Amino acid sequence: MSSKEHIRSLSEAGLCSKNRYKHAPHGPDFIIDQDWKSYSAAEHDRWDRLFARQLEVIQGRACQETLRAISTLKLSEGGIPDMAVLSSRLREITGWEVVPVAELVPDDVFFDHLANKRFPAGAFIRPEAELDYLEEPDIFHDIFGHIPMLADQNFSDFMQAYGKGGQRAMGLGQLKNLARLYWYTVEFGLVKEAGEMRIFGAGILSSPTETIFSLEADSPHRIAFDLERVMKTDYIIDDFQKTYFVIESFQSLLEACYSDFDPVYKAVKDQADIAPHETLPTDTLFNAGTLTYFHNKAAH
Ligand code: HBI
Ligand code: FE
Repeated sequence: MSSKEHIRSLSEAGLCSKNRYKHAPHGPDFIIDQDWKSYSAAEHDRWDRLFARQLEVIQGRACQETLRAISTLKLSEGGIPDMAVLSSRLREITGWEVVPVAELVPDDVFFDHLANKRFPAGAFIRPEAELDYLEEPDIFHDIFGHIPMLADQNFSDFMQAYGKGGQRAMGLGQLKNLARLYWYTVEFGLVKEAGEMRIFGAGILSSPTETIFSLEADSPHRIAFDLERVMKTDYIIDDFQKTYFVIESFQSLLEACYSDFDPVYKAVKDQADIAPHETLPTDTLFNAGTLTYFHNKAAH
């Protein structure tokens, strides 16, 4: 048998593909069986190493809501969490649950889950070779990054409102603007806490290097959150952010998004997009970045 045929037979047996859940059966809601017993000791050990390292890095950098929920939800009990067990704890607090999916699900399915207080989390764990960075969300990004904040009432209400808003945005062709709101808050948001800046974005919380970069590097801009400004601002998906937006509180984020999005959609509809490296005279800047990190990368 040729090596290609050998690899194909292995991947058909789900032995060597990076994501062994890729072909798991699912219904229209894309929920699969997490099959928690199928995780190997090596996979549990990888989760423990990712968890221990990131828990250390986020001390003094993640917002209180995240740090508190990591212990309330008993995420430190070791091994890859069983989502059914995690959901029973989360449901007690804010009524949310986490459901296993194989990979990114279609936007309309994603919004429907959020609108019904379900967070779809990838069931696969990243391979050893991608320990520090991977493109698609694995179980560590989704559970360590996203789930703790769903134990906060204001933030989880925002996520449900986002899901409902997403369903409407699709109808209005405004998905791009709404995806930016998600990106610059849920994935890469910073929040003011007792006069300091802290992290709540999942994309940062699940990355050891970006956890430090987002708060301490001189390169990125840090700009006060403004709904219209965020909805107009483009973003990059394969590197650190050039701009981080800072919310005053989760209550203020929720209030900004409870107002009907329609007038904001109208306001942004005909206006030009803003590039991620730009700042505007109307911005409330916590700091204008040097963008050195990005210039150096471009130079090589
Ligand atoms: N699916 N499983 C999953 N997780 C996500 O974060 C996700 C998704 N589908 C669509 C999506 N995110 C983005 O389009 C959001 O910006 C809406
Ligand atoms: Fe995410």
